[in-house]
Amino acid sequence: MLAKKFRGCLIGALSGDCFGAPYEDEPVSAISKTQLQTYFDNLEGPPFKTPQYRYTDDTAMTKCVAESLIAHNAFNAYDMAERFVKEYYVDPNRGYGANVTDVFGKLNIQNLENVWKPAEEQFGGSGSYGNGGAMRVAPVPLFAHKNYDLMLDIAEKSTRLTHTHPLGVNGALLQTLAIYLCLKRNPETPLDIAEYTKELIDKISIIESQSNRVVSDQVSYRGQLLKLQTLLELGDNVVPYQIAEELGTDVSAVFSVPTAIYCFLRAQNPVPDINTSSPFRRTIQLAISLGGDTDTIASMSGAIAGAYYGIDSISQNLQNLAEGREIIDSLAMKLYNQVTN
Ligand code: F2R
Ligand code: MG
Ligand code: MG
Ligand code: MG
Repeated sequence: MLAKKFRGCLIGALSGDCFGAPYEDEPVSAISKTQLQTYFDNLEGPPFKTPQYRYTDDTAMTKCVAESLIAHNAFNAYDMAERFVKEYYVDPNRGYGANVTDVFGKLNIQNLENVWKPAEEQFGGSGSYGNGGAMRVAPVPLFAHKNYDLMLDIAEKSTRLTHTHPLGVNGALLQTLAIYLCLKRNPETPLDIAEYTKELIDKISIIESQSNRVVSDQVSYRGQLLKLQTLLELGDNVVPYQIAEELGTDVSAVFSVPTAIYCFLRAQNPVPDINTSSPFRRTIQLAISLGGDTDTIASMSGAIAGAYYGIDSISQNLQNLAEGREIIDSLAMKLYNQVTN
């Protein structure tokens, strides 16, 4: 089952990215639920002649993280940074964040002299709080799930290569934890949503209370997860607009990672206007219906859902339409072989 979970996690991330990308930046009010239903019905339906859906920066960088961990069987900051830079310069038109490209530029010019410095210099020294660390972190819990402290350490360091703001780092840690908790749970028994959420809140609260990861008084991941709990309790009595309003759907990690987790948890049960028997599809369809940073929120929720349900939950037709499926699947299997041998 673990191999299926590894594959589900990375192919889930890829699928969310590829199928969410056409909707990126659409406001929630502009997304027709009927049209989105038809879009997914077509993707999952009988094969039709169409180009594959292109992946974006989310997958380009996830690929680098996985390849680097596999090559070194460890976290190697220099190697991972070099892969980010090479990937960007070979293929820059993948919809990268507006400012992260400055980090790649500096790393390139300085010949990776100090791999940590360019990220520390972002935004006048406060660092980026974008979701770019969280969106690419999925290979880390796969690689290091057997060693909790090492897993958090790699998640933090791999994020700090581009994002040093506490909200950027903690967002990647929360996404890591969400996947980690799914790897350990059996999808054949119903998920205890309350217990899962409580464990997530307990773990992120410990992280947020550590002095080097202080967050502002106004916004915290603990606070966002408490809102998520309230929204889950409301069940069907909550519309996409409210979810987007309360949890956020933008490129900042704090207003997107908890949203992705909400989609995974809400999609454990049927959702109005989403007609499918597949909880994986329900997860990413719900994520996209919220608008905003759709590729990234669908990718992060897809990684979590795939780590819980496994690869068999993602329909073959859907997989076949995602650019890079073979490469990503092979990276998932390499990670699996590495950690189980
Ligand atoms: N960039 C996009 N989408 C824009 C549209 C792309 C277009 N469709 C196309 O095809 O070209 N998506 C990708 O960016 C997000 C990940 O961004 P990342 O890696 O975190 O980048 P960055 O530049 O570090 O942060 C993103 C923005 O957040 C704001 N921000 C971050 N920290 C800040 C701070 N300390 N102070 C003020 N603002 C801060 C800035 O606006 C950054 O530009 C994903 O959605 C990925 O899909
Ligand atoms: Mg993207
Ligand atoms: Mg720039
Ligand atoms: Mg995005």
